[in-house]
Amino acid sequence: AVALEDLKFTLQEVLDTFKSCLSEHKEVFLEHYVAGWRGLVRFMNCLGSVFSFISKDAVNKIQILVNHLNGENGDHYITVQSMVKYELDSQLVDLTKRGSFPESGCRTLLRLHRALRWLELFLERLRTSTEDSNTSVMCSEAYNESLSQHHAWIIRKAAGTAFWALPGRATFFDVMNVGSPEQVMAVLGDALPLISEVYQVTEDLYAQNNILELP
Ligand code: 1PZ
Repeated sequence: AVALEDLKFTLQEVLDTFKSCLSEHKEVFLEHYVAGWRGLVRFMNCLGSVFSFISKDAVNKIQILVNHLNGENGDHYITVQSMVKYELDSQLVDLTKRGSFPESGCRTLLRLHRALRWLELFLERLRTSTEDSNTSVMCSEAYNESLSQHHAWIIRKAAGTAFWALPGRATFFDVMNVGSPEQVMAVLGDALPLISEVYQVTEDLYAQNNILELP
């Protein structure tokens, strides 16, 4: 059966989810963060099956975080701040090399966090693009400036190949399902500062705790 939420999917809703991520004290609610990612994955799946190796990895990581949230220590996973404190205090994170905690919340979220930077750069390019702009070029530029630095050669190669299968700008806008190109631009203009803020709050937290390079 097709869930109702799939039928009324628009990128607007996904981006709105990121809006609800931040508490008034600038804490990041993990539940909403994960919901935002779920929406992005759904969007990516609409773009074609060449992206399934990417969405599979994202889905895996989302699931790890959901398991933490629903686990017996779920109370510690309400916000990214409380998760980091809990896992570090309880020594549940591999800090220098992979070991006993390959599924720590900290290292798992870090992977999605780095991908969020790619998204920010890509959407910014899309927002300032013109009709003849090439989505594959925008996507790979954004990737080369961010996520690629954290990927091994073989992954960079595979990602680079997938980017060439991206639909053109017009189709891309259609899949977003938010209306005319002008409306797409408006939605992106509203959403980008929110995504940037979620990114920056997380980045600062990870920097303060010296966990930006978790294996
Ligand atoms: C719309 C086109 C989508 C382009 C997405 C750009 C990102 C390309 C990323 C390629 C990742 C490929 C698969 C797996 C990589 C993993 O090795 C790494 C590191 O995790 P580890 O091995 O350390 O456990 N995973 C990641 O870097 C997370 C990647 C998540 C990508 C999500 C993209 C969502 C895009 C939303 C589209 C609107």
